[in-house]
Amino acid sequence: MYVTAFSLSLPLIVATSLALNANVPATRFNKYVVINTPVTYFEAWRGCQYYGQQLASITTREENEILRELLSKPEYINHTYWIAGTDIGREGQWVWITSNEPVVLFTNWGHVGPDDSNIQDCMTVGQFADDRTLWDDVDCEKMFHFICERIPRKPVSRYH
Ligand SMILES: [Ca+2]
Ligand SMILES: [Ca+2]
Repeated sequence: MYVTAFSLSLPLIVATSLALNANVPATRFNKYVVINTPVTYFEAWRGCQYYGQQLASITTREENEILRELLSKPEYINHTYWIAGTDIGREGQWVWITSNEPVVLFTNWGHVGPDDSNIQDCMTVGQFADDRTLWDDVDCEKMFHFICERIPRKPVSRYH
């Protein structure tokens, strides 16, 4: 049962409440939020939800450039981060777990591609020193920091 697999205790997350305030609209400067707590992929998935956000997906070149800027900050250069891609449902069929959309429009796999070495079904960034935005598939139970993203909000009418 999927549901019981997710009844994990929430990860202990240390982050500023300002950075994670779900009511702040998304801009290119706050779209992605790095959480510096090592957790499993599914704890990361839950952790972002806890803050009213979602595990980050990278679906355009522009988003990838925002990610690149973020990962180039000195405090983030030495870590690997979970993002929302997974092929746990069906080997080789990568989807963004947050939208269930296939990972096809934009892909950014690292030099070896998704190799599924010893069963690797969850996506990370930060593993490749020459380009830290490149993706790698890794074991979902490993512990990494993670990146959340603000859920895009529908525009609110100015006229009430
Ligand atoms: Ca896999
Ligand atoms: Ca791999």
